Amino acid sequence: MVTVIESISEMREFIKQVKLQNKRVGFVPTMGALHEGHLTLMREAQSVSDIVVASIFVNPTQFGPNEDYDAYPRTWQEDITACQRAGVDVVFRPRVVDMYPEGWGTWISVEQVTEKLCGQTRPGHFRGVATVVTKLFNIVQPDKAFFGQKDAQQVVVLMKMVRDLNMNVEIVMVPIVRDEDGLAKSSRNTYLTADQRTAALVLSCSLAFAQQLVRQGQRDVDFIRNEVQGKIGAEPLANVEYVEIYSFPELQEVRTVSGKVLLAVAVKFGATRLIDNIILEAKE
Ligand code: PAJ
Repeated sequence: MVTVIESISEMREFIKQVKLQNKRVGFVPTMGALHEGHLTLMREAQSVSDIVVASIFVNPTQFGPNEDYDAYPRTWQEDITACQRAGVDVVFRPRVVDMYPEGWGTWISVEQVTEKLCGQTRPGHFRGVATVVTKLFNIVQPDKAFFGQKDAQQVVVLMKMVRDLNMNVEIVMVPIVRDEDGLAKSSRNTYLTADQRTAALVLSCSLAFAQQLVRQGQRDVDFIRNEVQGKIGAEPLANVEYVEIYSFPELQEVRTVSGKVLLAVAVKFGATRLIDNIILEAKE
């Protein structure tokens, strides 16, 4: 049976006992509305840890004032059942007033890698993510923490934070989980109309096309970016926010594909903003 812990002090006490037994703690932070992507992280954690803790916390500090904090899907009953099936031992579900009590005011701000991609249109987003993840790490003290490539920039930011601040945790990146037709799984897919969902397939299709270009020997970053931008732009329901290519995991500007590069896109379908990406690798 999965154990639900809501209080920070109880969570600390549980972890203290686990550490006394020399058990390895795997941690999967989430905002709930769980789908196969989250559950894959949990199973991955389960396979390499003695104890798996998953957190479900819709973190207010990572949402902008005009974003979907209030509307964000909350599916607690289904989530708890899914966690149980995925082999989670403890679900940590703190309350907003406990995580951000009256008078709270300390932020973790990761520089350089937060200014581009999603950082441009979501100012403050990564500061909120880095801050809440630090707080969760301090409470759960995991040996390994699992994050999805779906949010590749988030992984880059957290890896840099862990390195820069000498945090004693290993960040593990898990590949993107997709629906059968290619759409990357996301809690926000539930916002899409049927037409928008069909249109959104242009994202995974154009990323796969870019991969094909690289396999055929194309190395020119501007060329690949223009092709992807053109394909997505041709979809009438798609509103492109960015199509960008950077070195991975450094997120430096590159002119040619050499080593690993991240091709990342953010596109709006109506009011729903979707992100997707692929790591392209030139094998000489
Ligand atoms: P959330 O969007 O709930 O995602 C939780 C984790 O699931 C993240 O690491 C995310 O990358 C991963 N994930 C989501 N969709 C995925 C998919 N299709 N395939 C693989 N992994 C996927 O990301 C957050 O929450 C928050 O920013 C959080 C880290 C919890 C901090 O509040």
